Amino acid sequence: MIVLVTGATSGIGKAIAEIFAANKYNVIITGRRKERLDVLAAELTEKYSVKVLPLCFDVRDKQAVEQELNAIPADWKKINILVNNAGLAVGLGSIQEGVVDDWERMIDTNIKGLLYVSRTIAPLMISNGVGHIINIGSVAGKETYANGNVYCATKHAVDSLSKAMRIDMVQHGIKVTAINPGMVETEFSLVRFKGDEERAKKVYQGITPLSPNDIAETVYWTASRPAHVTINDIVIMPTAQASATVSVRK
Ligand code: NDP
Ligand code: 8X3
Repeated sequence: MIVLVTGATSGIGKAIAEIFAANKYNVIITGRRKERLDVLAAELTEKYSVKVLPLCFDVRDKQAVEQELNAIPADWKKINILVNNAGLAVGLGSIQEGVVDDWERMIDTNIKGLLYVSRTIAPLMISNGVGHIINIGSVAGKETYANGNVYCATKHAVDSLSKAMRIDMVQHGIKVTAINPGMVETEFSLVRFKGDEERAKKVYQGITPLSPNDIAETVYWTASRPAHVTINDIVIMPTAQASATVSVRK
């Protein structure tokens, strides 16, 4: 069995790669930080005796996505599961004061990147006659919060694309699942606040957030249902977070 996880150099994607490796999947891991990919590949190979193929590319680069994924060896092309995880928020501010470059990074990564990867892998799954696409959305794709405008819009797009993919793929027996987490402690807030560690830490203060492994376990559970069962959509939250905007801090 083979799983492809985008954005496996950190956080949720790294935990997903590890749980599949622990369950004896061979794993294709992607991201832009080559060193981290190489370290993770060595760790997973050593710990779980599985094969790992690290691919370093930016999901925003359409040509690189196509080139890297089309060039994988034939025996790696029998991909059973694609986890579209690579994504980010950049900035938190009003529309009227928004930073257009930040908007473009989010739109290009979270929407266009997911589409480029899916456009390349879905035909392989169809020709293999089997497959499962798991998109990492967000509570931000179910609700909209103050100053979250463009990030929320990109995750609403992931919500919509997951539904659309499910309709287009059903005739080919390909499953499509969307997992929509609330707060997960990863490098997410550090990236959102452009390296401001103090501000990033505050996001998780006084609350027990989800861990990357909580999401990985959920992803693996959806991937390990029987062939006739598809989990369409999951919203998973920390117990202390009721919605995108309501949480209890101690
Ligand atoms: P991290 O910042 O820890 O990880 C993000 C991953 O995405 C990294 O591996 C990064 O790899 C990769 N990535 C980002 N941009 C690109 C790019 N242009 N090309 C290739 N890879 C890229 O954050 P999380 O683990 O939290 O985020 C994973 C997903 O989960 C995202 O889609 C996020 O929106 C979603 N999510 C996160 C939540 C949270 O609270 N943390 C809640 C709900 C959803 P590299 O930098 O090496 O390229
Ligand atoms: C990340 C969770 O609430 O910061 O998608 O948007 S949130």
